[in-house]
Amino acid sequence: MENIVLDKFKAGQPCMGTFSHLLSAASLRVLGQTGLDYVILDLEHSPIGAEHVTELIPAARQAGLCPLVRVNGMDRGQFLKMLDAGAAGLIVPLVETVEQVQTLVSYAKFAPLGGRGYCPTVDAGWGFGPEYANGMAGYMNTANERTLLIPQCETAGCLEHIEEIVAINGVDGIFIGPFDLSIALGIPGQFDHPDHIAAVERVRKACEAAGKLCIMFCGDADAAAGYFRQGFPNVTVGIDVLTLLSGMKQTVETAKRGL
Ligand code: 3PY
Ligand code: MG
Repeated sequence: MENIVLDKFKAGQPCMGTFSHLLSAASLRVLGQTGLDYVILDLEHSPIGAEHVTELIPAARQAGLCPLVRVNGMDRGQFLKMLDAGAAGLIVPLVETVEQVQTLVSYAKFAPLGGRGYCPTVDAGWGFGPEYANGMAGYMNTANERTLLIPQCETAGCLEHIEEIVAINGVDGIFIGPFDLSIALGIPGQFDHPDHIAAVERVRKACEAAGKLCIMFCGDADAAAGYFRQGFPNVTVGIDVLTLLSGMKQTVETAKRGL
């Protein structure tokens, strides 16, 4: 189970990805040429649906991008579908409590860690992939180790309990959603506000102390460079649709200087 997000984290190497909203295998092939490590197929905030993800995951892999999926809720059925389709990890928005995260572990991880339901699927060659070298139990262990469960920290509840949440066995890391987190803090969009800076650093440190991955989201390259400097091992920068928009907008504005 290839997972460069996990491998780079374990090797202490920085890792970078972006969100995809474009619902397009062609755009994933383009992103594969940019040096990004992974793409997050976003079921929460884009027209991408579960039925599209089954086609977009192999397209991402072919493009050399590790496919993570942001699910759009805490629904067991959707968790299984995304993992069975070969998602390298699930990012889960709007979690609030320790109990919720324990339930997420029960959906996303096989026994003895959790209670993920089993079926031979494309994620390991329908039972014929190398993950089955040591039988079904071997596959289940491999899937538990190499398929990431990453709750988002973007609510007051999650922030309050972040040290406990990140320490849960079966949680592989935390993804910080700065937009919703800033809303939860009562300072929407004020990423330079001391309360936001303190919250983000608290999550980063909690992850570091637990030996877990911490992914920071931001909108542009300068912010991404800043978060790498701050010590984040992994940064998700931008959304493909916005990168297309800003790139072409800048091109049009520059070209118009000749008119
Ligand atoms: C947020 O900033 O709230 C996110 O969820 C990032 O997509
Ligand atoms: Mg959010």
